[in-house]
Amino acid sequence: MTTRMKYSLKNKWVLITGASSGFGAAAARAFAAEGAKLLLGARRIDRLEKVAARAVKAGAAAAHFHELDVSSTASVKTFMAWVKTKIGRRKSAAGNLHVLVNNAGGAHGLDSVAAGKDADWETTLQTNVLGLLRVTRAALPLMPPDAGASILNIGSIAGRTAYAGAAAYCAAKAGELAVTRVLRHELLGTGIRVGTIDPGLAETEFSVVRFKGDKKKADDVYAGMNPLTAEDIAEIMVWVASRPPHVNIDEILVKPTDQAEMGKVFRRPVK
Ligand code: NDP
Ligand code: 8X3
Repeated sequence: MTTRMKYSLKNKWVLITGASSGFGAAAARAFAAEGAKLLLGARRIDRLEKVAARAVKAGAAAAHFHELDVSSTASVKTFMAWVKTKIGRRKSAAGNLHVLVNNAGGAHGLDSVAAGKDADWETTLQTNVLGLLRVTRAALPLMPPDAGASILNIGSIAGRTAYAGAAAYCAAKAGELAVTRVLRHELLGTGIRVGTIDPGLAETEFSVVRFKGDKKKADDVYAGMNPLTAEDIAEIMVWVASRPPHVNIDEILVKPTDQAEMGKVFRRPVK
């Protein structure tokens, strides 16, 4: 029988990749406020340390962090071995990892295909697609069946449309969407939920990374409009993961009110 009880995140282990900034750091705070236990990964350990400390203040039952480079299989293996030491094992042999947030990623460069750079393409596809696959493969054996566990993948409006200069990023996020849909099939009957949250323009470090540290170019992306914030997306993550276990939120497309489509953005005059 279906019971309509909200899924409590209190004392549940939540693993967040890319937790050192933007959506990932905000997700750490939002899951912390639900009393969850956090496992945070990214490459910048100094940032993770601060995010973990803030999460404890926000109410996390625990907040641990470890270096993680999702573009390296060896790094993912080391990270997951560390995760196992934290979460312990259930009698059923499955682990106690209740929420996996595959958030690590981003775009690199805004060159046309004709001017594209191998390094940008490779990093974009390595992190957003292969990283998600690697982390999910390693995490699945640690997730309990029929207990309301969730995998939340962070996609993008870019995976559903096209814009000039974003070939690798659009391909990567279209890949993320495809992987999410495949997982939905593969996990059918396990009780493990999976879905994608696909934001439009959100002001984080995303554009600073895309433009390789050029803050002016990054700021121009959001000039005169009200972009989404990292907190908006974190709030959605918590809402998705806390639905009753029989509810799977498959796909969410969320845009700023000022953005009707990719490249169709309402901007007020900037003084
Ligand atoms: P940020 O640049 O603020 O955060 C990106 C995070 O990903 C950082 O914590 C970074 O950590 C981590 N990361 C990047 N590469 C790796 C790697 N190889 N291994 C581990 N962690 C990595 O941007 P956002 O918060 O905006 O981005 C989060 C996700 O949201 C990304 O997947 C992005 O594509 C997506 N997105 C963003 C949108 C936006 O407009 N901001 C809109 C739609 C989707 P570190 O550098 O320390 O490793
Ligand atoms: C990030 C949003 O519009 O820069 O995924 O592609 S956008």
